[in-house]
Amino acid sequence: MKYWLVLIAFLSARAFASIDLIQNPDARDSISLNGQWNAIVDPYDVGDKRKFYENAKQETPDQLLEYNFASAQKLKVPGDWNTQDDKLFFYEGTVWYHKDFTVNKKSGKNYLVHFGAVNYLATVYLNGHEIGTHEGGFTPFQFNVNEQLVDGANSIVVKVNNRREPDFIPTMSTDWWNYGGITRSVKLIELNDSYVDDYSIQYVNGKVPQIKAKVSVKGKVAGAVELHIPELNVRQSLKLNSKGEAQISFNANPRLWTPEAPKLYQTELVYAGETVKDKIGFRYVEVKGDDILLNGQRIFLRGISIHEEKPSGAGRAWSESEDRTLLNWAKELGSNYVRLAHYPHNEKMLRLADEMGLLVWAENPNYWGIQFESDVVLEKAKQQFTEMLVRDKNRASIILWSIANETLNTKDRNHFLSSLAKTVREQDPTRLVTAALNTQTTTEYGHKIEDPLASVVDVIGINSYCGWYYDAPKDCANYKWVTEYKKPIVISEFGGGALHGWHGDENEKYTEENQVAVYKYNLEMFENMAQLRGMSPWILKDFLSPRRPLANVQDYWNRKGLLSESGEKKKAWYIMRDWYAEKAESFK
Ligand code: GCB
Repeated sequence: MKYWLVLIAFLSARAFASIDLIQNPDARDSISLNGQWNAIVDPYDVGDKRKFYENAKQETPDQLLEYNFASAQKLKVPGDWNTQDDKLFFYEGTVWYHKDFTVNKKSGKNYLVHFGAVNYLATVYLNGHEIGTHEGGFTPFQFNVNEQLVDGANSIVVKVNNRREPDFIPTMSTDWWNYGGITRSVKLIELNDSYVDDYSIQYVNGKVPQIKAKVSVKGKVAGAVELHIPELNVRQSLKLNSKGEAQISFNANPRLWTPEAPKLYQTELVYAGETVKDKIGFRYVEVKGDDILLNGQRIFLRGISIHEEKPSGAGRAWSESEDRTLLNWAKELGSNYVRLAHYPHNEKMLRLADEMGLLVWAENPNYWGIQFESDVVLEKAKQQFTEMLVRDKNRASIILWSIANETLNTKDRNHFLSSLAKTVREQDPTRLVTAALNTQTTTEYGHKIEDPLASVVDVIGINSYCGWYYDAPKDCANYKWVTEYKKPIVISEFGGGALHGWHGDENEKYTEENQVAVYKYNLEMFENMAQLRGMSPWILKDFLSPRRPLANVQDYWNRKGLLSESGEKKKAWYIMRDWYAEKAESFK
């Protein structure tokens, strides 16, 4: 290998290894910075030059002022800007956000400003000082602000840019709305001089069942972290090494988490006067031949794909009640599983899935058109994946990490995604790796899965649109599937569009009857797939997409929802619900 290649590899490894994210931010002492922020829309990017981040005030009337946060429009945080102001509906570019807040700063404490997510680029300034930049629209980030934070009045400015670029992830083309803004919560976290930074508490299936706990502490290292799991009578001491890290494995026999009985245990990490509480489920997942095993039992994943969009109307969802509505619908359909497409959803969604007993396919936005030839983009993919992995590693519900959706079979793609899969497995050997493929070819027998990515993943995901993008619905029923890969297959997408309340013939596009036919005949086809172990039809609910302009039918909505954009059930909903009810009985 050439010297500079070695250097790039070394730097990439370092870059994502150093991702700094506090585990379970909601369980820490914090001040919320959510609410109304002042916002200046800056389509020509003049804000850097004019130093918007200094939040200038006009001292005397003769002073020329060309921007002013105080009189600017307000935007809610968390929230996307597109659905808060008609003028911003299609906007892609820069918006500067500003908020004043006061803090009673205490000496000897650590202060972090923490963002759940900002789409896509964020540069953060505190009291006029630049404190850092983050790239990636769906993962958390934080900065230590001990130096810039002052006792009393503070001013925070965030420059947000959601313009699409070729070397971004996702890149230029997506089939979902590019909601810009500070889309998840912002908080100022106050921590002790020394504090528990990260931890994982997981079940290990062996001859004797065990729990393995790892912790890391920041600040001056002293002594041990105590782990309590009261319901299991666990009291363990994790003695810290000089780097502030400790791990321990001990025998424990918890009730295992399943979708039917999603048992969560309260865990407590006690250290330096602070107790960090969490609720954690214990389970294990593996693949054997064509089967997916949960706690040693074969399962069939009865799922549905979900975008992180509000249950009623447009806009990025983020609140617990919105997430609960979406997941309740999944349960009502008979699901034990959800595909959270096409990017990491917010942390509450995963915690709710844990609580409600829904297995999860979690995904990164390695979607159409990624620059697979670029090492820089590969590094970004690893960074975004690692941020999700660090955030969600304690969630029992997640069983599948999806590394990509619908990517073309090229040498560069295969190198990129194999390298990403390796990173994911190194960081988390406890879950399965998957990807949604659509590189099946149609032969005289039907569909053949021939994509080398199938040999990289543990579970093969297939997106298949028979009866919608090709063929009439009824032609799908008799298609057979062939593949040389001996692995479980899940249909990660299938479906067709229908405008709720529009009726007609089963071959007439956008009628509810056509959508019913697409479901009916595809389900007949899938019955012939010996390796089928689950599915997540596309999709729970109609969702906004700039690629869907057809007036009076789409109006910028992708109509493939089983529910309309405001949550009304279409006829195909019942087909899927009945099929799942039957499957829940018959799959043993
Ligand atoms: C797909 C994509 C999904 C689209 C869907 C469609 O294969 O993965 O993001 O929304 O097709 O509706 O065409």
